[in-house]
Amino acid sequence: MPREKINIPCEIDHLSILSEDGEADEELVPDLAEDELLRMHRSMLLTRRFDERMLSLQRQGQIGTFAPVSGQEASQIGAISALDQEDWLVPAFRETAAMLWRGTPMAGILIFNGGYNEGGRIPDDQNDFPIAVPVASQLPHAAGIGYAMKYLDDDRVVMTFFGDGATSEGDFHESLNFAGVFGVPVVFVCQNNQWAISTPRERQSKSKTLAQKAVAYGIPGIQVDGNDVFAVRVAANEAVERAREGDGPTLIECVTYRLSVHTTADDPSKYRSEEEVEEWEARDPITRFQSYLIDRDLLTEDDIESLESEIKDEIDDAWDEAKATMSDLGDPDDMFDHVYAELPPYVQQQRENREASDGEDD
Ligand SMILES: Cc1ncc(C[n+]2csc(CCOP(=O)(O)OP(=O)(O)O)c2C)c(N)n1
Ligand SMILES: [Mg+2]
Repeated sequence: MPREKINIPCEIDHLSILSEDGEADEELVPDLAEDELLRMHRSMLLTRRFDERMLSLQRQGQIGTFAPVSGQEASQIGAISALDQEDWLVPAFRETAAMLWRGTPMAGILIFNGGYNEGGRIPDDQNDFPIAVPVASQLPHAAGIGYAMKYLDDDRVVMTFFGDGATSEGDFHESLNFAGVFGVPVVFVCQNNQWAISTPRERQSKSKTLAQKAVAYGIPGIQVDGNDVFAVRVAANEAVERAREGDGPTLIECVTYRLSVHTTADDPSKYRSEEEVEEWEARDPITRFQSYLIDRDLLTEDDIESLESEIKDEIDDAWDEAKATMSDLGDPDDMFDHVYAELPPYVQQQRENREASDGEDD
């Protein structure tokens, strides 16, 4: 028997449209109406300011641990803006930009991060899944919803988000395999933000790109500049269209960077350099998009100033609403009530500590 080469199509596109100083390759810029461009910009800015406020609220002890999104706004807004409102969002735990785009109220996010599950309620007109903290556990859910859409002959598309670290989980491989075999309408958006807590991208996989993992599952994969909202949007448009036409799933790798802490319980100075962060700050997805809009007279410095103050008011209102709701909600000590008939000693201890701390953070 001869030894032959099997010709496996293995080229992966890398797409980049907007340069670091906001110059665009006009031939590749997606055809978007002015109000859509401004909505995308506003959402990115709102997300950044909301992230900063949540970080400061957490540092003051007003809300609990959360995972900041700063730096990844273009990856999320570029992708999610390609969906219709009826489509499905299946997030991980860092998808604040995508959630706000879909209509999730800021007050809800604050209440949820303040420790009240009630804040996590998905508004009725959103086909969104709740936050998934176990890494990659949301991917089989996305594949399953995709299968249901196909089975029901429903043309809605599913978009799911995850990180570079998630690509090392079995759930990622099982989901891509299933999605490929059954040709389900799922867009897999990998936000390669270079770090999985303290594990750098190069320790995550020997593969040159994460997008190429699509090749093994026989589905299209593309790598894009994830700090370039246009590149992400173009790749997402293509993937959504493919899914809606019945041509199955796509894997998109957005090359981006987590500018802030992994979560508020993390200290990144222990594992990465200030120079690295500064390099990525220079590629900030918001300033880049903003320069493009200013150059085309779609936005002025004055507009940005009023936008900043409008956003500040919106966040202030959301926090006032969240505080009022949280003070009306049940006693936080209720969390000890419904799991054990008799509390094990270590949980009893936590209950006592919690009661003793009452009033400390007012
Ligand atoms: C199954 C599982 N293992 C470990 C963890 C702890 N953990 C939380 S986030 C994280 C890293 C995830 O990295 P990545 O997928 O790159 O997403 P990112 O945090 O960078 O957005 C780990 C290991 C977890 N939540 N779930
Ligand atoms: Mg990561």
